[in-house]
Amino acid sequence: MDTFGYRFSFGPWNIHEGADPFGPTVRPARSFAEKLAVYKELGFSLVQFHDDDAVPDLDKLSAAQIREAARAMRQLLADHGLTAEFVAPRLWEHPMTIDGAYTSNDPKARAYAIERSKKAVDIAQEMGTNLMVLWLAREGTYLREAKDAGRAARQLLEAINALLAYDPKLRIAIEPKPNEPMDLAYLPTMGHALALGFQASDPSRVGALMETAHAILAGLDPTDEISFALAFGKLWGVHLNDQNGLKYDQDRSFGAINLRTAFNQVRVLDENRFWEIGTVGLDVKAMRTQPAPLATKHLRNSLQMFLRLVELSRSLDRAKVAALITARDYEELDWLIMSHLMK
Ligand code: XLS
Ligand code: MG
Repeated sequence: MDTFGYRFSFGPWNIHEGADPFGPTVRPARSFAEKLAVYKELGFSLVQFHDDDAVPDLDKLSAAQIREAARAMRQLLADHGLTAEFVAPRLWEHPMTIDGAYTSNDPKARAYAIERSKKAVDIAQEMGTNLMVLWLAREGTYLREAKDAGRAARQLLEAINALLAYDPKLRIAIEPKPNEPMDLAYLPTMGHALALGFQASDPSRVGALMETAHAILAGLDPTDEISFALAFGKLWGVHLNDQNGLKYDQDRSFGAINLRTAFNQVRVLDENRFWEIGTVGLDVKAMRTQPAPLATKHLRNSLQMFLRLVELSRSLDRAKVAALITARDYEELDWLIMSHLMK
């Protein structure tokens, strides 16, 4: 399979049991080893990790035990011909993070969040990646009066600076999302993520990761969010998926809802030679209705969709596009793009 130099990743949570807030699991759990077996088969070579995907129950382990377990995981990956793309601290499940992590009103909870993140850095080091993704699930509010958004912004900056100081090689990619689980999150868009990063003690080590569904949930165009970050050399990862409007976070297969938006994301990534910059991450989930043995097709579909759209982007008649732009004939350009997508 020609991947045009692109490398692909997904996280173990992308093969899941189908539970949702209103119903239990509908598919048996696959062991981590079973999941690893699927990667190569489907054309993926990198694994996205939460800290406890790599080292389960890390809160109960010593620093040395954590490092040892992370080294074992790295070996397991190597045995499957895989590497880790990034490690993300999971700061949203522990009782200490009920009211936020870095921005909790409780100083003990904030200290826990920083300590936990440092453990995630240790894990990343042992797994051979210097990339940390920060999806700040519980940094935000359900109630405006309960927190101070200005103070929260400074606390987020302090947390990022603490991690940059902890490991001089660490690179942090902030993954903005406007809501869910919070009503209103503190870093809802690419603009917020980059503004914070530019204030950091070493701005060159803070970038961003764009997830399609998150941009759509913010009412923004994913392609423009990608382009904004690329313009400043700050797009260090993507989580391509799809989302049917302003609803719960759907993590639908890439391109399954809005083909044109998917095309434009791929077009802009490809025009900017993203294969030389980062990994094409897919953050997609199989529908709850999908029978267990068939619950990896969303990954296959998303990867194939990406490659098909690279072909379509490259075969677009650029001279014609340029001429139509010059003539300001955007109706004809509209038709050219739609015809191209219907080929
Ligand atoms: C959730 C996020 C999550 C991150 C990694 O909405 O997309 O899966 O990508 O923590
Ligand atoms: Mg994501």
